[in-house]
Amino acid sequence: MISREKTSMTNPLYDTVLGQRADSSAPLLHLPQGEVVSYADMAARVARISGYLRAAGLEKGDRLAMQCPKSPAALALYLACLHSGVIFLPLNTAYTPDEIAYFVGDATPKILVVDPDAHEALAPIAAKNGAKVLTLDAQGRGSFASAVADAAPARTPVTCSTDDLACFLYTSGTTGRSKGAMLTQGNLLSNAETLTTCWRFTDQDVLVHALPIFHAHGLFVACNVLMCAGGSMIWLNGFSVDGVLGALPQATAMMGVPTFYTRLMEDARFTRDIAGHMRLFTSGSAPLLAETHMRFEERTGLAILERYGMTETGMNSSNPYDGARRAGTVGLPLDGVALRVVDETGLEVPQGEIGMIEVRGPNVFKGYWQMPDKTAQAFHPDGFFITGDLGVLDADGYVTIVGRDKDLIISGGYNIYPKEVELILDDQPGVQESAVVGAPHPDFGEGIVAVLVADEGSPLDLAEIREAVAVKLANYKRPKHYVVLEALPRNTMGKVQKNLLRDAYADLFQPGAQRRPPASSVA
Ligand code: MCA
Ligand code: AMP
Repeated sequence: MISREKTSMTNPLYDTVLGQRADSSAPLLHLPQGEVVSYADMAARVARISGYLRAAGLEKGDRLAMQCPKSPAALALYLACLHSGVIFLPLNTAYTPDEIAYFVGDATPKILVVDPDAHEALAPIAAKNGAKVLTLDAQGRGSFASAVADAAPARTPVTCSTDDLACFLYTSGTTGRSKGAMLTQGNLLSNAETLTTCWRFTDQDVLVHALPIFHAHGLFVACNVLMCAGGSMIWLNGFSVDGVLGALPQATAMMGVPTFYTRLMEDARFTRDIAGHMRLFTSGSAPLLAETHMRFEERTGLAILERYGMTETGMNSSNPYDGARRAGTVGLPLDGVALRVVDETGLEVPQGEIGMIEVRGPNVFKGYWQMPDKTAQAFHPDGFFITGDLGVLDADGYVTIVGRDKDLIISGGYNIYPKEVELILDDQPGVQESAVVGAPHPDFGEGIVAVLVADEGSPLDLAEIREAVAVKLANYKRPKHYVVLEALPRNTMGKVQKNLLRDAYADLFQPGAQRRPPASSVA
């Protein structure tokens, strides 16, 4: 990290991640075709985009939403938003137009940048909300690129404070309605600096970047940290075993979700010879099974460093760089992050007992966009954020996540709130009610199972239901398996007993498992 007084910076986050190296010829991105994008190249692109945004009338605090394939141009757009004080809203490329309509309606961006293939479907949504729509493809081409090419560069970043908003990331909720988590420059900056130090990133590091850049993991944890350190990234368009195996010999570090590691270990080419020189593999976004951690260590001689975070908080805890990386734990609270485990009354539970994990620190978001009630419910009066994760602290302060107090499925590192899927299933013809649960999945960690109850005398057309769901929901949220039951199991209070459903389908996705329906039919 180049150390400079933050007070002398006009735009602390932008200056830290890029501005301070705006003239540097050091590599930032190594692209698959061998091309290199230097820090100076990136700063020049950013200045041009920032010039365009200002000429288009975007001011500090306005929003820009992006649903584009991963590319250096998409990264430049994020950095240009920081540079111009515009709030950046990245959207998962798997979201359907239905889903995008909600985000655009809620965040009211002035500009929506989309994949050219999605232009036709998304243009009416943009128009309805008064947003200008522009296109950007994986090669950095499209109407956005053309508009920017004509713009005069803006070299000076817009003055921002650490309290100014930098990004919105949408996170679903138990009611099925997504909430825009408002992240400030200070939230992102504190996390980037803390992780750079804690994980010892320097300008000598070369990170294998195979994550998407529309979530906190790939954008803030990976990109911000590497740029904060002055290192470079081998920029893969997405995760593939071949892509990662090709990149590892030139790399020093990789960040991934557990699925990356289980897929790598399924390949015989992933050996100590190809991975043993790496100084760091980190895992997060979903639980890394202790067994995966141990198998990885046997295979490579290296212990994966597991950490724990959330969209609303960035990273909260990490196993140590030096010292024991304990399998099955998410390590120790990060510097500057206060983490406690409490009971229902808000009192800390004795060490070793299970309770709700709560966190407070400069990493914790400002609140949910235009949802003051939801924001108030998410915090204690003393400022601690209620994560919804259940955990336990051991005698050395290591945190283990043992469950969730929120009805959430995590599949391949993506979150799915069952309520959102159930609302759509309940709307389908012939469906009386539904329950959606996660079952252990060898590839994705959890796989989605939809349990349906049909209206009396109305046989369900599952093919039709699958099609309808595909129109409404991003691919990773779609059930991988459907079951039709006569009735959902309920307790005496009438509440659906999802635990019984989880037990019933626990081995559904296991290799060689007998698919055993507890009732009428399975598809
Ligand atoms: C793809 N599919 C999935 C998923 N991804 N199904 C369930 N869960 C998924 N995550 C489905 C597709 O719909 C498709 O189904 C089939 O799998 C193959 O799709 P494909 O696109 O080829 O999949 P892939 O490219 O192999 O993707 C799998 C992946 C990807 C590499 C694991 O999902 C991924 O990059 N995940 C990373 C998520 C991430 O970055 N999370 C960070 C969130 P069909 O064949 O039926 O059409 S940030 C966060 O959580 C916090 C802050 C934190 O702590 O980090
Ligand atoms: P998101 O809001 O999409 O960022 O997802 C955050 C949630 O992912 C957390 O509240 C946890 O439930 C889960 N999570 C993130 N990292 C880990 C981890 N290392 N182990 C277990 N769960 C994790």
